[in-house]
Amino acid sequence: MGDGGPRLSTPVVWTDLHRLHEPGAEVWVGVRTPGTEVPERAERIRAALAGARFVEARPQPDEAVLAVHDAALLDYLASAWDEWEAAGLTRDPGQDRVVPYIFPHPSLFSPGVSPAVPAAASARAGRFAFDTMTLIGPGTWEAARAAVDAAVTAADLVLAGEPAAYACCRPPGHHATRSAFGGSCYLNNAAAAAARLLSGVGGPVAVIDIDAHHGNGTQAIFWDDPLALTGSVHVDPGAGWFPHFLGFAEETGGGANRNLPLAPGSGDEEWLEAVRSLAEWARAGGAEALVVALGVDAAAGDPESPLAVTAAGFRAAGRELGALGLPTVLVQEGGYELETIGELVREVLVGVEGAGERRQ
Ligand code: SP5
Ligand code: ZN
Repeated sequence: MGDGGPRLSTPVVWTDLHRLHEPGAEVWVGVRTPGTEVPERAERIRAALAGARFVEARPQPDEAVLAVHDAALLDYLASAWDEWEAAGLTRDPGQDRVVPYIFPHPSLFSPGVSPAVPAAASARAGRFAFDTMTLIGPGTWEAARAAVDAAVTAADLVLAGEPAAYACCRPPGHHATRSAFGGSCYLNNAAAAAARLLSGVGGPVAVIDIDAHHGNGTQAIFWDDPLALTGSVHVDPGAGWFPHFLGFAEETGGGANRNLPLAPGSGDEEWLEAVRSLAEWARAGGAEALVVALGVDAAAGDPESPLAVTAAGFRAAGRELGALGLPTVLVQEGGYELETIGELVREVLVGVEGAGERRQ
């Protein structure tokens, strides 16, 4: 793009490995619909940030992932595609991605009875997936693992003294829980970054999620951790929006979780008030570092959400978050309007940097 505007000083952590993940489709209400979480998303962001300092994601040990996920989920994701193919499912019935069909619904199980890990590859998917929209293909695992590497590399950059670092993570992560994947997410990149910050700074770490959808995975992963303050502003699931079952204001954990659901149609005013409120809450909680789960799907033109935030709104959100003056890791989440995704990410980063300059 290079449409003028200030030159970014925030490092951008990048990996080409994201391209290996091509979900290709989403199975929604049983119908195979075009995928929304496409490789082009990250490429558009990269183009909009051209001129910034790009840093290659550094491979991280498995411990970085195991800090926020069960080994069983990792083992499953690492082998799911090969097992699907080996089971012949690509030929009969002819399904070229891993798609679940049976789920261990809680009411199947009497007290003391827990779900088996199914022997059949066709059934195993439902043991770990919570929706039918998050498909696995040949390169999904490599890309998801590299996205964690990117987020944790960004955390290391701020622990080494950068005021802020942005990780261009794809696939996104905030819907993934300790042991389940869904919502286009496989591994929780933002949670892994927060875990690295928690071990680096000692004090509380805040995760503020401004993606249009509730950060249910991050909420669940840190539910019992009073040192991880998880806050999310998102479109009200009670008004009919993903993830539907949770993301309500009543979910407060021990006080270290905060959800601010907004009515469909909410724009800059309501959204920024919520962002400001979450920032103030993180400050009051004594946060010593910040992770921003940076989805830009609250944008007015985004096809996946009914919120109506403008480019100026995203810049203002960056300013609010940057004004906390904390070491800040920004982790890419959603955002599905290809024409604007890069510009909107850039607006947030410019806002964060502007706040820093005013502080000096
Ligand atoms: C990371 C992120 O933003 N995940 C959001 C996933 C929400 N997807 C829910 C989609 C609901 C059905 N939409 C119809 C589109 C069919 N292709
Ligand atoms: Zn989203």
